[in-house]
Amino acid sequence: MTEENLVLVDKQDGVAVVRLNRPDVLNALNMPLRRRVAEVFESFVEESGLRAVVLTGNDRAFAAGADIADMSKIGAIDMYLRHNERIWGAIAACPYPVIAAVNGYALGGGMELAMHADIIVAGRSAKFGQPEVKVGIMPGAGGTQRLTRAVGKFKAMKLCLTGEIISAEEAHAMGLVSDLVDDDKVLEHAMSVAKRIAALPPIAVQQVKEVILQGQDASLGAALALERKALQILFATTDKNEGMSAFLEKRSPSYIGR
Ligand code: CO8
Repeated sequence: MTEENLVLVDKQDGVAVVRLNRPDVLNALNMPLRRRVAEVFESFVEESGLRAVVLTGNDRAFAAGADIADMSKIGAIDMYLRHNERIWGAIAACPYPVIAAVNGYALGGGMELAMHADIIVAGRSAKFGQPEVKVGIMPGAGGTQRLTRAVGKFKAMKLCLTGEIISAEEAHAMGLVSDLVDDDKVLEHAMSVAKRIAALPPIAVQQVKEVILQGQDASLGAALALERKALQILFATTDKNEGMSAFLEKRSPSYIGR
């Protein structure tokens, strides 16, 4: 498989669908796949007309973790020099909402990748877990931190300390999964959420994402100030005038992203 084919990209109606494509190994995240995902996300930043991204895998796996074969022989310095934080920084920095559409396994680095998204849609048979401890390591791409912020200390501790694999239903109940749907409806549902977002005023959408992400690690006072400033800036947009006028005139708004 060429490096290009490791990730398949399809775009429709302002939504990019990014599909991880190493099906023989349950989308295990080797370095070429990680780099390719990052390149794809980097290419989105300057792309006009893009409004949302759906990140998905296949029926058996979103991604079953970092590629263990790729890691089994390397030492600490090689691991350091891989600088995964720089590679996946491109995903974390994606200005558009990212929706992970998860079927099958989302384990280890795969679950961490899903947690780079803003919304997680999962099929009822999906399985989540941070099993790194079982192979002598630990999460290293946000698993201890994004998970704790999402589900709280006691659920995160149990998942990371035991390495247990949980059902999509449990993940949904603990707040890790936004929407739980039938397996064959995962992509369709993720697309419908993405298209709904894509039809909204883009600057407002991007401000919501930025303020929620930046605000969660700030003090409440600083985060509320950030929220107020973002709201005030939106009052300078043409789309705010259009949205409110359309509401008052009982017609559909037409947004231009300005
Ligand atoms: N790495 C490499 N190959 C894998 C991985 C993986 N993580 N997961 C599955 N595969 C391969 C298998 O080796 C197998 O290949 P082959 O057919 O050549 O033998 C193929 O995928 C199919 O897998 P199985 O035959 O094992 O399928 P099963 O249905 O029996 O089992 C499981 C599915 C339960 C998902 C099982 O494959 C499994 O336990 N996989 C490993 C899960 C795991 O431990 N993941 C965590 C890895 S460590 C990690 O993610 C560290 C993150 C640190 C930060 C990195 C940033 C990205």
